[in-house]
Amino acid sequence: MTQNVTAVIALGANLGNPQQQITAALSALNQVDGVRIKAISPLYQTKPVGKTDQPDFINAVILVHTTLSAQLLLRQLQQIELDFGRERTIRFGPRTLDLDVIDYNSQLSHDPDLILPHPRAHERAFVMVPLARIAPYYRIGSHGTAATLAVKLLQEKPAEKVAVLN
Ligand code: PH2
Ligand code: MG
Ligand code: MG
Repeated sequence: MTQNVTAVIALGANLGNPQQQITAALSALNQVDGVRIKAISPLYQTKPVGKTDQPDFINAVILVHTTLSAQLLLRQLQQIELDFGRERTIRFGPRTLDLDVIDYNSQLSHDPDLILPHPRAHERAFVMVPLARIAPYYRIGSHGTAATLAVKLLQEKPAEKVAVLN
């Protein structure tokens, strides 16, 4: 058992009832032994990135405190994805629920199953904008803080529109 550390997790969904799946996933995550949610961003409606011919996503980012290792945390997230009917098919394609470890205690990992920090998070407005709302000074590896990355992405990638859900 490791000591309590902070991890950043991104949630996304664009099939079924995305908003309901995200909120239900938050509840499932908070019930995992050794995981406590410390902050939740607003839910955002975002344009699909990568593969653009799919429905808009609902995205959110949370901060958790956890006693689990990064690998065990990942396994718990994958189990929740499966419980929510996730099927691993098309890369970047539509999904009922996607739970990604974005950062784990600023740890670096080159394990192909869990690269840390998440290798694309710093270039995605749908991750950096929600993170900036709950932890603007959080550093993503050597890329800078969530706030500076969010501002940069909103300027440079206006097509990757994100809108807070009311
Ligand atoms: N996830 C992807 C690919 N593209 N686009 C948005 N807006 N939100 C996502 O969560 C997302 C995506 C692969 O995980
Ligand atoms: Mg994923
Ligand atoms: Mg993902």
